[in-house]
Amino acid sequence: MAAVSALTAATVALVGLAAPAHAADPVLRDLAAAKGIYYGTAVTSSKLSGTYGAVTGAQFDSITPANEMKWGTVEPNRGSFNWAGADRVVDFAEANGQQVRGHTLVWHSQMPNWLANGSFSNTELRTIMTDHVTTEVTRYKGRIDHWDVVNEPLNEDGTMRGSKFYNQLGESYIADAFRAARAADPAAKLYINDYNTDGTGPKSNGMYSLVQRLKAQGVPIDGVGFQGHLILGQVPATLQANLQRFADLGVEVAITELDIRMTLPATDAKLAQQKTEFKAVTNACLAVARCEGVTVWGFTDSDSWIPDVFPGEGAATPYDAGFQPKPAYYGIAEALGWTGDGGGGDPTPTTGCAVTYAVQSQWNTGFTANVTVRNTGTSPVNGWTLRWTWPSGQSVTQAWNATVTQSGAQATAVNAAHNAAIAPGGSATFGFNGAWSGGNTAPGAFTLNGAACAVALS
Ligand code: G2I
Repeated sequence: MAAVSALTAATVALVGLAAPAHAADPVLRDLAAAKGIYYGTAVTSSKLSGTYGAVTGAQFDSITPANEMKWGTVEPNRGSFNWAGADRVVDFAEANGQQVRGHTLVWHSQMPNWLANGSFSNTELRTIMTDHVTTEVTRYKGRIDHWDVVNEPLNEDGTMRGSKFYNQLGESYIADAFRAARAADPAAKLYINDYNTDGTGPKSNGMYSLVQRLKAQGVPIDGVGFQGHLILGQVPATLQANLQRFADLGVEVAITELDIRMTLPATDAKLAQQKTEFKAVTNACLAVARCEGVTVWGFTDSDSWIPDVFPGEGAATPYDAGFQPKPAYYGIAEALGWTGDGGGGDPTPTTGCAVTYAVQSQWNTGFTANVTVRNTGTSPVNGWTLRWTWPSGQSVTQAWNATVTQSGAQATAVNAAHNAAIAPGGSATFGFNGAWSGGNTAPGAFTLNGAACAVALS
């Protein structure tokens, strides 16, 4: 075990060294603040150190504990509390000048077993619920900016979900939860939060009516959270109009759990589309005056719920699993007004490339190689030609995912139709079979559209 731990530590340290390579990258929290919104991320408290912690602190001005404030976590046994993870998140936020979205007080899921499986009279259940709200909100009084007081109260058709609370207490459980939260921390903004309410439709109509009813009863509700668990290619066209109609009811709105999942593998085309869609969602919030901010549900693909719940899908967040920004990150930055210059005033996008050349197999006269071209600049590559010179008389005999020709010692690879576009941060890969005799030394230099690339051999 000790050896495994040491290895893990070494890996983490290496990742930590790699991250500052993007020194000129935009800072989302600063861009968002200049536009009058916050940009947040859900976090896992146990990961808030190293590169994960550094990116969380540097890029976001709001954090949401993904699990640490849920009832099942904070009160696993009746009357015995575990605040360790929640405390860690709130402390981290304060150390980094961030707001906290408290998530979540009353929810049908992730309840402790004693509550989910216990039988209580209606009066008892109501008291258990309001006591829970009071205890948790009081503990963090003055330190939580927004609370998701009630989470996911609706069915897909817009009717009330038959949760333990609804089934026993009726709709009034919602009013009681909000009143208890307001009494415990009058300064916190109190939200109701749900998924699949992002565009107009039966479920968001149900939320709209519910909020109207709550407002009519004088229930202290400040905002509506739209989770934004979206699927690539299916961002609702009505998102902005939907946010606006809720704002017009007299509540704040926020995108609270944004991710945009895709069928794996992620290709450059999908990542480019995802960039457009993260940008569009951010723009929708910016276009609605009462939209307070956007929270992504995990900022890195290494900390996302999607692969566990949707096998074969993923890549749903703005950073890859190695903490490198994906095109989606630049899409968010662009929506927030970034012009590709890191805020320095020079609007010229940067260009750059890195090539990885790897011989996959080699036999007496031939070999197979894979080449990956990464766009390390800030502007998209639309069509590419990669050139290199063979050091020891090799030649290309057959290629895939690119057309490769050779003249003398110089090889020229031109993109295929499907990998012509390489978004910033994205890459294209092609392969070929080659012939060699005498030696098979790897090429030491490549140019992409005439500009020299960094080279990594593997
Ligand atoms: O399901 C996605 C989100 C939908 N809206 C409400 C959010 O609270 C919810 O978040 C997810 C977390 O991101 C997951 O991390 O809620 C899940 C539970 O419904 C969380 O998953 C749970 C796993 O189911 C547990 O097995 C695991 O022990 O995470 C726990 C902690 O890692």
